[in-house]
Parts: sequence; C-alpha cells; structure tokens
Amino acid sequence: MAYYYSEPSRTFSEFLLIPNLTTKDCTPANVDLKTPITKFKKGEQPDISLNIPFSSAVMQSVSDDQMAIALARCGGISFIFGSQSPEDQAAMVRKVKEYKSGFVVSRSNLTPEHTLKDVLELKEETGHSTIAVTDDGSPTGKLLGIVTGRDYRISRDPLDKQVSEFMTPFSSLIVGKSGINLPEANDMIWEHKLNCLPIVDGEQRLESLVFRKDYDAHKENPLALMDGNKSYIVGAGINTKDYEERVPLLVEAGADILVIDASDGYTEWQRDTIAYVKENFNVKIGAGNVVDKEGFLYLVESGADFVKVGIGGGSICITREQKGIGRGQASSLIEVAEAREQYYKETGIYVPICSDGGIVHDYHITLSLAMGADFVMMGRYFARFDESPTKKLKVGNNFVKEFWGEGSNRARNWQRYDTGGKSGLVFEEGVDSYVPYAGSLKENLDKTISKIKSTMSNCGAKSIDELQQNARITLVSATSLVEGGAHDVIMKETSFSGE
Ligand code: RVP
Repeated sequence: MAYYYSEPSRTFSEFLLIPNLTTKDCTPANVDLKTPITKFKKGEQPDISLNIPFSSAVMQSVSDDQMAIALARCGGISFIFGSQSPEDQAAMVRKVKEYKSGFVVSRSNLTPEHTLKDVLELKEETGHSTIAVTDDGSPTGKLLGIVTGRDYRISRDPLDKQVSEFMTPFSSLIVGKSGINLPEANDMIWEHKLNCLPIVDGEQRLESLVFRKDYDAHKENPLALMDGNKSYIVGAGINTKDYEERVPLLVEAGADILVIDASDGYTEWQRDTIAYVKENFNVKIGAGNVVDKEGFLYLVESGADFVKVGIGGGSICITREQKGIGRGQASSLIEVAEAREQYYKETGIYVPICSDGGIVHDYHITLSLAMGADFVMMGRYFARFDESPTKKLKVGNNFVKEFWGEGSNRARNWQRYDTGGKSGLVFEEGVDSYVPYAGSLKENLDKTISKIKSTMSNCGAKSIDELQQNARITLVSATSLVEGGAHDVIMKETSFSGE
C-alpha cells in the first residue's frame, strides 16, 4: 500500500520567523553571512565557503561567464549551465578563471558601416554608452574606433549617419598594450582623463576595456570569492550521461566545483557519476535534487560534497503539473535539514545543503537559511539583472528580460529531464517567460543582503549557524497571510515590483 505523509507539503510563504532577543552587539553590520558549500569534518574548515549564501542556477538564461564573474565579485558562486557542448562550457569556465579583475571583454560592438540608429538601439538594449568599433563587429576584432555619448548629437545628426563618420578613430585613441596590469591601466586613465581605456594586442586587435568606474568598484568588493591564485571561484553543472567527456574538460579549464544538475537526483546514475568524478579527479561535486531524507542519505553515501534540495518549485518549472512529482520547498528543506543534523551527530561530517528554486521574496532566503539551508540557488532572481545572458526587451511600458526553464523546448536540455531511452524529450517541464528587468546585480544583491542581515539581527543571530540553531519559526494561517500585506487601506499607487 502507498505511503501517505501525515502533513501537507508546505511552501516558504506559509511560515514566518519570530524575533529573539537582540543583544546590542547583534546589529546588521555585525552579521556575517559566510557559509560552507563543501562537506567537512567537525572541528575542521570546509575546502570551499561562500562569503554570501547565494548561487545562481544552472540555466542557459542565468549562469554564463559574465554572471559568474559578477556574482563571485560579490562573494557568491555561479554554476555555469551544462546544456551546451562540453567545449563551450569549458570555454566559459576558462573565461572566469582567466578573468583579470578590471579588464572586461567589450559587450557592445559595431562595425564602421553601422549607423547612428544602430548605436542608439544597442545602447538601449545593453545600457552601455561606450561602444567599440571593430572591423568585424566582434569584441576581439581589429579596433578601428570608439563611440561614446560625446560623439553624436541626437538632435542634429541624421539616424542613418555612418559610425565611421562620428566615432573617435583609432589614431586619436589612447590605448593600453596587451599585458598591462591594472594599476598601470588605472594610471593611464587618470593621466589622460579617460573614462575607458581599450587594451589592444600587437595587431591592433581589441582584448578588453578598462573602465574608470570599475577600478573604483574593484576596491569596493572585499567579499570577492577568489582562489589562491586570485582568480574567481566558479562552478559548473554536469549531467549523468556525458560526464566522461565533459568533466575532464571542465576540470582542465579550472572549475572549482561541479554539480549534477537533474530535476530528480535520487538515482543510481547520480551515484555512478559521483563515483567517476571522485575516482578520477580532485574536484568537489554536489548532487541533487532531492526532497526527502532517503534521497539525501543516498547522495551523501554516494560521496556528494553538498546536496541540492527541491523538485518542482522553480518559477519556470511545470514538473509538478506535468508529472505529478515534487514537494513544497519548505517541507522538503525541513526534512532534509533534519536528516543532515542526524547524519552530522552520527558521523561528525557536516554536509551543506542548498535550497534550489521557489524563492520569490527576499525573506524566503532568510527563512530557508533558518530552516537549515547553507545557501540558496536562484534562477528568476538573477535572470532580472544586467549580467544575465538574455535579451532585455520592452513589453508595454516595462523593461523585461527573457527567462526560460532548462526543461523547456527552448533549452532542449535532454539529459537533465530525460531519464532514459533514446526518444528524447517528448513533453516540456519548463516554460519560456519574461521577468521584470531590475538593473545591476550588485545594487539588488546589496538590498537583499541588508534585508537578510536585518532579519537575522531581529532573530538574535550573527551568523547563519546561529540562525539555524536558534530560529523560531511559525506556520501562518490562511487568514493571517492577508494581514501580512498592506490591507484595509486604499493604495496611492501600484508599483511594478521586481522582487
Ligand atoms: P527559481 O529561482 O524559482 O527561478 O528556480 C530556479 C530552479 O528551477 C533551477 O535552479 C532549477 O532547479 C529549476 N529549473 C530550471 N529549469 C527548470 C525547468 O525547466 N523545469 N526548472
């Protein structure tokens, strides 16, 4: 006979935290969000910790090299998406590892034959006012000039005016030579009063751009997540099918940690994949996703360095509707966290858990940490930012960014959602959607982090560990949910919230 759970499965929105005594030293400024991401023995330190408990989802529309750099700079980690060829994925990992802080690959590029109209459209799409003009319009083509807002007047210049007529030509540009270091580039920026210094190689090919504002930003990132060589730490998603081909390339490219990316991780394929990685490489590997004690213990006993929790709660995920499997994210997390505590008591080994999917409000992050997660993984949250790989568009009066699930036809990530056979994906488990555009990652992350720290201060916790030990959490009734929002007043304006 089937087993029936006595409790319904619950989501984050059904819970609230109760404040504990806040001592005078427990201010938000004193809250430390450092958190382990790989398993460790009691009394020892984990090999990899995050400085903030955030990871970006293993998704085409979320985690490429640009996102990985931006998030590592703030102290979190991205897992570069695996629904691409192993070579392309390894190239993204390599870009992150080789990235020299302050040197950015030009993201807005045109040819001299383009027009002012193209400049304005590109500026609207990317938000960048500095455009590199190269012979082939690529970020690494021969540099022929630069266009900034100071090179044209929209009120005077015709829209069909060619870029070659108004760009600042290469002969008038101050450029840095390949191999220059950041302090030297910064000196040139100051000496020549520049906003941007292009770096070119011996054949005048563009390598990168150094911006005045980025140099300042660089100094503002004390939490940046770096390895011993001062390269950003980066993760990569793998699957249980082509790992023998993919993992060697990822490890060679410098991936610090892998995660098996699957909607249902309680499988023998995951055990085999972990065994292969552990036998052949010295790289950390997480596994998932699971929603109960049995799944957690199976993956831990298979050797996983962390375990990812959640089935069907993702914003673009329709697994529950399509297949009828899954569990409310809060219930999954509570059960897995209990199993983790038990395991820790019995073995002295602490296995970090990651709450993946279903974070809608910032406070859901704090709740998931209080319920036992060591870090969260988010897709929708990060997809809204400038740094996500997708297009920014205007829909009605609002800017949006594209966001699609890995189980959607658009991603065609056969391996993740197809558990066997040769027929491939015959139905979708994800949708193709838009999310409200929200600006830069750092600005939004700072706001979210200040909310988390403020709540932790209310709960009398100066660290995630203290929050997990001491949090008091209550279920809310359906009626009291209404009380939680603005109610019984006439709102002056409705805002288009991106949170
Ligand atoms: P969210 O943060 O709610 O957008 O959820 C992101 C998570 O959703 C991912 O980390 C992944 O576990 C899951 N996902 C990704 N694609 C799909 C799908 O197409 N069903 N689901």
